Amino acid sequence: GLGDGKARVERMFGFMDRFLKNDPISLQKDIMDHVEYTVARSRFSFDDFEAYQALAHSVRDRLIERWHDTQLFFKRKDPKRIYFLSLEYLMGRSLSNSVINLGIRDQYADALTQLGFEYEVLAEQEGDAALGNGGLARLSACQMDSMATLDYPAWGYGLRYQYGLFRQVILDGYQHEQPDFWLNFGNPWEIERIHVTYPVKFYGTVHEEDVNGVKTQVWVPGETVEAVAYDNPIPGYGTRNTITLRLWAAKPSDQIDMESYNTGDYINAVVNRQGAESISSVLYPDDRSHQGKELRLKQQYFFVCASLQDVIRRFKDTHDSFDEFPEKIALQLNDTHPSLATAELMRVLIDEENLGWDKAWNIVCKVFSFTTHTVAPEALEKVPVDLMASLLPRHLQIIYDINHNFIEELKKKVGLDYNRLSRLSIVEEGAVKNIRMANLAIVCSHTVDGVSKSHSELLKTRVFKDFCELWPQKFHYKTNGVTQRRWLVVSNPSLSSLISKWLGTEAWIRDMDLLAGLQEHAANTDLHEEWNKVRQVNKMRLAEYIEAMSGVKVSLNAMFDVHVKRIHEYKRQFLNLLGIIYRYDCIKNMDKKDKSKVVPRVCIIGGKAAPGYEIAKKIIKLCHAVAEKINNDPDIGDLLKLVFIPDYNVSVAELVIPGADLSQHIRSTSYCLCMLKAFHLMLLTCLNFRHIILCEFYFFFNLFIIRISIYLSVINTEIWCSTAGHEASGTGCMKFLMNGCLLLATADGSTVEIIEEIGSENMFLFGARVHEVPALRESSPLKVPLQFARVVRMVGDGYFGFQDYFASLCDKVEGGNDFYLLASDFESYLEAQAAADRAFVDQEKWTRMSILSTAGSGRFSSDRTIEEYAETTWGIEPCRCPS
Ligand code: 475
Repeated sequence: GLGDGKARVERMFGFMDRFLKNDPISLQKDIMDHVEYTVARSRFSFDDFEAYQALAHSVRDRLIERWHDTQLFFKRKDPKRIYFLSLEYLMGRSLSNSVINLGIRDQYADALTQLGFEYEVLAEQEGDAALGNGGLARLSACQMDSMATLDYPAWGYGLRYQYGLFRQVILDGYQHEQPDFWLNFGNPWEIERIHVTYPVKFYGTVHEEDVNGVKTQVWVPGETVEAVAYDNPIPGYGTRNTITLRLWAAKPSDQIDMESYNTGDYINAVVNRQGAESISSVLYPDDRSHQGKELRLKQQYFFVCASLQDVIRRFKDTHDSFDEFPEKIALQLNDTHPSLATAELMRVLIDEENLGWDKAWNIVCKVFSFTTHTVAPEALEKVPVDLMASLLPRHLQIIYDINHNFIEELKKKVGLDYNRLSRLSIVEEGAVKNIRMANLAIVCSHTVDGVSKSHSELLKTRVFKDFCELWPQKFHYKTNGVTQRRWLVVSNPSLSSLISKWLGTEAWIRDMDLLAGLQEHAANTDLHEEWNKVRQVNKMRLAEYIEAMSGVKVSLNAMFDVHVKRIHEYKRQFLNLLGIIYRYDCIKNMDKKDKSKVVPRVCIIGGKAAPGYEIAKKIIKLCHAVAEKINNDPDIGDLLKLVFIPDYNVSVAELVIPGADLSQHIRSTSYCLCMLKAFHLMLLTCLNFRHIILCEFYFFFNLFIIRISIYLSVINTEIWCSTAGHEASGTGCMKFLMNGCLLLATADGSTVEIIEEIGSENMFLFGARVHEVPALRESSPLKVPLQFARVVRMVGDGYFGFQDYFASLCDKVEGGNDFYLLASDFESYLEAQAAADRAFVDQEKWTRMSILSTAGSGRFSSDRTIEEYAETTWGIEPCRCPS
């Protein structure tokens, strides 16, 4: 009864001062308790991994205390909340990030030393949480850190994949994919909430019913799966606030299907139910293409449906009507992957809460905002209507209704311009009918954000041109950022201390703009000396790792030139390799005197290729083949080394980035112009032809022809506008910049803004500027430089072996097929590389550039990005839990 409860609460007050203490003795006791009672090892016999587990559990306890307080505080204050929906989070390791954000790293290090352990060694035991592919997923992780640090009442929602991104194993230079068994050794950073579960339904049919004289659509689903919550506390830095990343796992539903059990096949009935778990079993490893797979759509709906049930339940705890819903809730769509949330919220409000279409639509339009990370219109996500009809029949109806209303409104506004209407439509007509998920997200959101200034231009002129013309006030951008807690304080502690020393404060860890204070010391020789010492130690750490991974010994005097990111043709790792081959060829043909002038280089490449992406896999193999040749050539010695770092992930990045002198961000800034011209001619011909056909067969093939004409005009705009950059933003460059690594880059995405901050004189730029591309289009046909043809032929003629295997790779850049402009950029790329060599010889200049890079990186903190989102898109305010 109530009395019991009250009495219990009274008793709990007696425990008020039981908060965990952080002095070394208390920490040691906690760690040893966890060794014995959680890990269940004897205190006389446990290894480093078990010590890590105990350590992690003791940190977890401290996280939970703050997390409880924060959640209770949010509940009491009931501020407007932001719900961040993302199918991917690349969290990496949690231990170091947590102890630093909790402000107890040194205490733990001391406690462990006294126990006879080394903090760093234990931290190395942790595996990565790799529930994401690349840029988009790491951005979500950085933004969670910023939301916690800035005290925003935020929740992240996602999927708890049983297997994260595949492990990359290299055998004979070829990439092989292996499953990532990341949960096999337990995960101390999550809290399983067996009572926080929601049913998620799929398939079935919809029929119309008459309910009290109102025609109502009733969905009778065919399958129910249970979503179970796993909470990952995310601590802020310099605050007690600890927010929640709630990830859903799929479990068979408890609702017993008596029928299948009664047929006598008990074993099969159980086994079939277990299939439900496959929904959250594996992350799709493709970061660009969408294949319209049923399982992928199931994942999307599963996580969106469970998240919205959770959001609505929390809202209803303190509200009786939905009137206040938009004042209390902001829902952020991280790319199109969660965009079914729009239709799902409509469904819940109409079918379950009986709000009626208009009220529901009014709410939906006010709560959603959408960020797109894409530049290529052809990469936008589409879902075949047939698939949607079978998996989510009621949602398809709702999407059709949303589209119908939208198109009717549109007709009033723009008239019967069918080309335009068909481009804007959520439903794509064609041989296969598709739902355009981006169009759905845009129509239902009050704000659409790009991820950099130049990306936003691209959205306006190309990707979402029609929508921008229709709703110019909807489109904005927030330049991406990364968290300095992970990318400086955790990964580069010595540089962080140095920065704090010279700024005289640690406040930059919460306010990155303060880094600008380093500018005034950029010429100070004492700083130069300390700066270089720190950088040298980081290089040593990286060199040791390289030797352990690949057996290659590298010289610390060499320039460490790093190119790490997902392998993609547009990211042009192939251009880098051709440049390396060119360098090799030059050194090989030099006499002794000239060799002494060569700036020694260690070229480091790392990244995963999507399992089905053949060309990307060939680039990895080529890297190994070239490395084999160069690294074993006695003529070359330490002048040039090439290493491939396998299984690039967040924790490898933490090691590699601080040790880099130079980093490459050399994606192509424009499509191949020759091809553009050819296509245009072809299209003109087609379009003329279209008009003739139109006249002749109009009465017979009316519909058919209209469809074809729509197709052609769609292709037409896409090709004509495809002239500028491929990288929406790029965030890797920001991490290198903060760490004082110089950038060799093309001017697109976020590099455009980095130039604004640090000046082009402090980086090595090459290639066409985005705004120069239209002028370039008019210039004479592209020429292929002789050196380029030569190095490509070296690959094609089998100089590095595997002649047949590399043939298709060479085809990609030879004979007018050079889609990503490797040939036309080659000379300016080599010039930029030569400029880097010259600068490296001038140590004083190099160090100044390095300091100015860090000093100018303040703008690229995700704190700035998140503040912009909070103020202009989400309309939320900080809600700081008292300490
Ligand atoms: C951009 N991933 C970067 C970064 O905004 C940008 C797509 C489909 C399925 C799974 N993953 C994806 C991406 O699209 C992605 O990572 N995009 C990247 O987002 C953050 O900095 O330019 O390419």
